Amino acid sequence: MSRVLNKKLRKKLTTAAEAAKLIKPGTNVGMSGFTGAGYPKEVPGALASEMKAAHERGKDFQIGLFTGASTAPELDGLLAEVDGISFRTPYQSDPIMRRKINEGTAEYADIHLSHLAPMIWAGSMGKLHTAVVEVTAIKEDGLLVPSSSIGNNKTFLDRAEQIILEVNSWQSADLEGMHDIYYGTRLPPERQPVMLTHTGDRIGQRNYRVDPDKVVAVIETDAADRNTPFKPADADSKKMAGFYLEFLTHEVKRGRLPKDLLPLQSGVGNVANAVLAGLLEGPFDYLTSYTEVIQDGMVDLIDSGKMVVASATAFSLSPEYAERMNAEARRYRDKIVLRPQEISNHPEMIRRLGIIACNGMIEADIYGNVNSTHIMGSRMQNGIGGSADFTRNAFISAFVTPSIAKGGAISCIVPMVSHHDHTEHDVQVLITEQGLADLRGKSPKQRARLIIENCAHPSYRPMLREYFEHAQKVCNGMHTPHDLRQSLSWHQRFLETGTMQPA
Ligand code: 0RQ
Repeated sequence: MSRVLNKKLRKKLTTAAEAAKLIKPGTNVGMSGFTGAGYPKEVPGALASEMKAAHERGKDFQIGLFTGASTAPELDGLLAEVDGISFRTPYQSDPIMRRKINEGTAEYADIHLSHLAPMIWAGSMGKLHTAVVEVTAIKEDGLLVPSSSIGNNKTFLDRAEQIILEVNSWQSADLEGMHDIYYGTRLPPERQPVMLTHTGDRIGQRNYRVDPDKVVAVIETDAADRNTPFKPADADSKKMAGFYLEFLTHEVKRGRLPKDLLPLQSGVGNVANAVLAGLLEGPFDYLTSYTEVIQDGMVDLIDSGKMVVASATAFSLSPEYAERMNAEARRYRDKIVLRPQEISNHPEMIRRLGIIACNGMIEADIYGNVNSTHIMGSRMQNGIGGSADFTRNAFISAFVTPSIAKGGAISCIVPMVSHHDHTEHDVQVLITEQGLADLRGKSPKQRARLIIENCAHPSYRPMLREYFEHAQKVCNGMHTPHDLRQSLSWHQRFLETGTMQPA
């Protein structure tokens, strides 16, 4: 049975190919999608075909692409492959999109995930011409049932001049009621407090509103979300998860954290998953999560009864867990809340709830500055995503990375980061498979000693000690000792010789 129940919008049912023709070259398009969840499955491919045909006729056809965060190969991949994206924001992790950005053929504004919606409202991102949004159903009264990610959809639907809806019957109809769409955000000076005081609070409504006159096409599909399965946690990820859990246990013992901890935010990936698996075995009960994405490990924690509620803006589940969520959405509906990303990542809530944040990084320097985005200072990897929304405002902020990369040719602990995303003032805990450095309340020199001794790989530790001693001599004991002639020489050496180790 069709899930397009509104009579007016039923009349707009059409094919993806026809809908794609309504998107014009040089315009900005806001598409749904956050990690591999809730992105439109049909229109991006049809649009890529239009672009390819236009390019073959010698015509330019590119768009500015806005989303919630990363999407899937069927969106970023297909459009980037045909050189169809001239501008991308706020986050991506697609290999082809990344290549275009680093070749310089696509411009990329890598911005905090909580920032995009207010920037669109303020008009600072230019005009939003089209919204292409996946929904689970269109109700009789015209309200839209959201699907497996919320991201910036509410803002795209409100601000776009024209709207294309993809109604996806693969998404469980029982998702309705899991979402909390808050319509109270305003721009300054009208901005008001957001009255969310507990992780599971619902302060908005279950559905998106949409002006039916702006809807120019409705597509039906039953294509599945495409999230990649997680690799099983390797030994190093388990070690890092172990250090983190030991730290949290210690904080509880010292009375600095409550027994049920505080709401957890966790980045995506191996280590995050190993931490969640560790919590399953660990001593903590009544856990909550206020984060960006619901991962497999959180579903396990909910099933075990260890986690009572999880709030996010999207699912980021392996295919197996996505099927399970679809089959049993009704059971999870009162334990999971999906919100717009301006609320899931809102500094006000993160500070008020006292989040414990833990994210991945590319490198950290001996003073605790963190680079999350750029390889060797210049090459964009993914983007800052929500890591700084959380880190800057968290009650405890941690970063994890293996101590070495590329088989040991790179040290992830360096004298000076080659790009800055999180400053020493925001980074409280660093974790590698070597150990954990608790940087809270430490001066730069105290931090340097801790990071070198606890986190650096043994094959780089003597070099780091030598640099630090040398920098102190050169600086005559100054506050944050650096020898600027040497501080980035490790990166330069890697670029020239393929390893940070001296010949
Ligand atoms: O290279 O792809 O060529 O193999 O960088 O590294 O170890 O696979 O790391 O997948 O955990 O991602 C920071 C990128 C870590 C991620 C980052 C090379 C390494 C490999 C990837 P290859 P790994 P992970 C919430 C918060 C920002 C967004 C964020 C990220 C590749 O965590 O994007 O936090 N964070 N969002 O070999 C040179 C180094 C290196 C290095 C690793 N020091 N120098 N190359 N690599 N360290 C989640 C969301 O926003 C949804």
